[in-house]
Amino acid sequence: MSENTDTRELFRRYEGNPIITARHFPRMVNAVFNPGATVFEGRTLLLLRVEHRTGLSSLVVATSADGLTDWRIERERGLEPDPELIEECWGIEDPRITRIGDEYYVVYVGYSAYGPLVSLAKTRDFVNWERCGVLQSPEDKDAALFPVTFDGRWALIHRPVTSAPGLGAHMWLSFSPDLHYWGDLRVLLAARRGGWWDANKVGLGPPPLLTDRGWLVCYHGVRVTASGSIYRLGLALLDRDDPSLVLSRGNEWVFGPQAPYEQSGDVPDVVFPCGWILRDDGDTLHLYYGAADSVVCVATASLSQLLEHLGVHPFAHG
Ligand code: BMA
Repeated sequence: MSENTDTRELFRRYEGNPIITARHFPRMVNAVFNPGATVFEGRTLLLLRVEHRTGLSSLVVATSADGLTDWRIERERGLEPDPELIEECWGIEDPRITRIGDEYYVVYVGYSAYGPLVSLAKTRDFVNWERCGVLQSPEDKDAALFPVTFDGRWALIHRPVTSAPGLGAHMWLSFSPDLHYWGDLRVLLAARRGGWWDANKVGLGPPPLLTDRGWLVCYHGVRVTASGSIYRLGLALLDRDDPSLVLSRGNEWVFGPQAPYEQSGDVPDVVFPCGWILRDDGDTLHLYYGAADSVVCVATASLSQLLEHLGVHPFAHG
């Protein structure tokens, strides 16, 4: 097992956290968390999961000029669950945004009457949406598209759950010629076992980010303890041309719940990112995450430091 040579945290919390809370909304909502992120018309755009006081969630847009301050809730932009669709009758959650050309492809969890599933909708302006249907049947979550094709096929990372006890929940990769028919499934990153921080359950964080070393992946690992689950984040690197090849996977988590707003809330001890943005300097990375299923926060990292960290962790099965 490689030793971690880092002496400082790779992700630094913004001192203004939490950046968006339920108090930003004129009408009462329960919680705001797990935002997707992108740049739209020169502003940072977050697609927030807003949990209403019904318990069901919808997606609402907030924007900011600098990605840190002065968030503006844009009520006219966003996506509501379609009450006619049984695929999302209990709300829509955890959006992950991939920009492809002029369009934003949003992969989200539809909470269907048959369990959580993976759906896709696309938009150019976050006002008008085209629903593209269900990509993966229940139970499946934590999914995002790559922004490019591989040998003519789109690729999706997702996280199906088996009902067989004790076999864990792992990250899978599927391919499609048309974003409609999905197949050629394989396990991408398996949850480790035993005492590991990412034993038994892992899932994708933000969409994969292309770097000069390959696709950077941030994922959550769930540690079950006597007093509940702890959601922490780890990193992996996939081959640029064949994303089914895992080049590197960190052994240690790189970010976990430590601040009071991460340790207490509706679901304590959760950091759960669905979006990140690489800033114009090519190195500053803003990671947008839900804390304790209650509020929205941001942390900053240096991309070169993350890649350096992964360089000392060649991939090994846990
Ligand atoms: C996951 C998802 C997330 C949530 C997390 C912690 O399964 O449902 O939306 O943030 O659990 O509760």
